[in-house]
Amino acid sequence: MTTHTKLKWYRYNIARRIRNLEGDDLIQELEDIIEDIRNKKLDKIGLFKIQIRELEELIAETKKKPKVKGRTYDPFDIPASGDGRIALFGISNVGKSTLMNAITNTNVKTGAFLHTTREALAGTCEYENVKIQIIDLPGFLDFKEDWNISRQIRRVARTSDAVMMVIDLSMDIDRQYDFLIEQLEEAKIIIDGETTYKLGIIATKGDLPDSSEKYQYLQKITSLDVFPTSVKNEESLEKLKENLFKFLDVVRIYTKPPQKKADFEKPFVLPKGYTIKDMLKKIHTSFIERFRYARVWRPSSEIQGQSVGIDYELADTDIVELILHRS
Ligand SMILES: Nc1nc2c(ncn2[C@@H]2O[C@H](COP(=O)(O)OP(=O)(O)OP(=O)(O)O)[C@@H](O)[C@H]2O)c(=O)[nH]1
Ligand SMILES: [Mg+2]
Repeated sequence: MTTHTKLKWYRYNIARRIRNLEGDDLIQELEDIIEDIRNKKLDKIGLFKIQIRELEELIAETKKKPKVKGRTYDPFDIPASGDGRIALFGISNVGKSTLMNAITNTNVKTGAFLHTTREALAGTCEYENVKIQIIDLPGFLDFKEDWNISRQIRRVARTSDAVMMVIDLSMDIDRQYDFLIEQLEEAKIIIDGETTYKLGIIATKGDLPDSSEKYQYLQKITSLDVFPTSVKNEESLEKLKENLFKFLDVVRIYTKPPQKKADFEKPFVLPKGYTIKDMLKKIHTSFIERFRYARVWRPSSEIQGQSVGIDYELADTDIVELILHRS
């Protein structure tokens, strides 16, 4: 990997790690990132020196910010829950809420009129023990400029791990696609044609006339993944859930107490590329100090009970046994 690619990968990961953090949690994470860069001896490289300086500035800024007490109610401020957040980003009436009802545990209002959804709503989509938080947003009204709600939609989208553009296959594709890309630029989710977000397209109403031609056209004009759906086709919804899970790019880790079987019901869900240390942090930070080593089993590979250190990178469906010092 060249230094540039490495830095790009790092920046992507940093953005992802700090996206929903604030206050002391943000400072702690930023300090950990700097320590990680130093441990990997990357801090000797010019580009990374600049990166460290930026992170230190962010720490200083965060320390200066007054702590927010007793916030006023904000219908667009949804607490994060589950293993990853995906926002549905589309113009009005394309079927976002109908889709949300079909793939999550919610039953939100839908309608054949414009602007049915007025605020951000959350639901959980479960796929193989991974809980994906889906945020249904109000739709944009693309004929109305500078609308306050558009700003709120963009704000919530920025707090997500992945943004799904929702495009109606029964309407004009170019008009929707161009408008949404503009909004993503406005939201700084796309900057200079690049993004640190996971970005994809859900194509809706695949049961309506001409939808397959429009789906093919959409695939031609974009390099993003397009997932076709129709709420009338159960199979397309199951496939969508599977694709959303893959899209989040997370790994499921099963922990195993010594001499016992692993718990396959409640995996730890971490972004791909995360290590044992990240997992320990998720359990409790004190576990990092108490860590001695771990044993890892990786089904379908030769890794069977191998002893590994704290920086070991985990893969999907790994089984991990932690060996800790007594507290
Ligand atoms: N034929 C067909 N109609 C659909 C499908 N999905 C949604 N619809 C219809 O499209 C219309 C709009 O659906 P909503 O889910 O309310 O759209 P929305 O994107 O949430 O709209 P806003 O909340 O205004 O942004 C409704 O009449 C739905 O019944 C689909 O897969 N096929
Ligand atoms: Mg809606």
